[in-house]
Amino acid sequence: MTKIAAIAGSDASGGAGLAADLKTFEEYGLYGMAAVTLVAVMDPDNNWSHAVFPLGEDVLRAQLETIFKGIGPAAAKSGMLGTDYAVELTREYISAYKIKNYVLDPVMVCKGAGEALNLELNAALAAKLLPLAEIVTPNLFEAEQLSGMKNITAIEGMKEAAKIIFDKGVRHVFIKGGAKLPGQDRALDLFYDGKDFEIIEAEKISTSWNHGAGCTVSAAIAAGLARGLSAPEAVRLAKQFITLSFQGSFPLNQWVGPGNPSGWRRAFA
Ligand code: PXL
Repeated sequence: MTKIAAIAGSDASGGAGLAADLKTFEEYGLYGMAAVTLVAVMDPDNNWSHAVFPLGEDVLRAQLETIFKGIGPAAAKSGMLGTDYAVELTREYISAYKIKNYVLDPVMVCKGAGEALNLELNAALAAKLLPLAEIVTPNLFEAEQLSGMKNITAIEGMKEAAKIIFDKGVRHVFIKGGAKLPGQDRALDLFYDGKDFEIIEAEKISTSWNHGAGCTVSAAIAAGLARGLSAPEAVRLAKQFITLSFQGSFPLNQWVGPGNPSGWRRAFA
């Protein structure tokens, strides 16, 4: 059994973070493990506003010891880290255990969180983790933060950002334009390997129930790498995976709804 790890937050609503990661790993036929960085909760009495409760440094280190020293995953992804020590511990364990198949999802704020953007933490994340990552998976907002560019609204801007981010030491860049690029009738993402660009496109699925989409995509990419796919093969398959997941998305309540990572089971049943 091939093993894979997520270093991520727990979303109590179950749609994002390590819940999405573990469901996705399962769909790829992998044995998933998780080191929890923080717990994210949402307030039903206050418009579903988010709060995060970071776990202590000692608790996170103990989980990383369990996973990396005690077991040894073939691949790993990191999601919402939330604290400077979570960034540093991720750097320490990914480099000490030489995890080549490491996917960095540079989660900076979660949708609807209204959470203050922590510029210092994002700078540390970029400096310490980009040089270790096989693939980084920013959305448009995160690509702006990582590249220092403003207002990326078209493929040209995504290409420019991908080059800037690539020069920070990551081996491949995957920018998720998704359904967010204005004026496009397909969902477009951009993959860059330092030489060539590839636009990865799929049917645009109009749903507001897309909670956990970014987490699911980066988990699927890491899972593909763990299964032995190359970086471009892993992102292409992840795009199919998230599209099928969106086809089965559903509301949890008036505020939020996730995709369904088991979507591709039904597609091929
Ligand atoms: O979708 C980003 C995200 C990542 N990780 C956790 C989250 C969220 C958004 O809610 O809760 C734990």
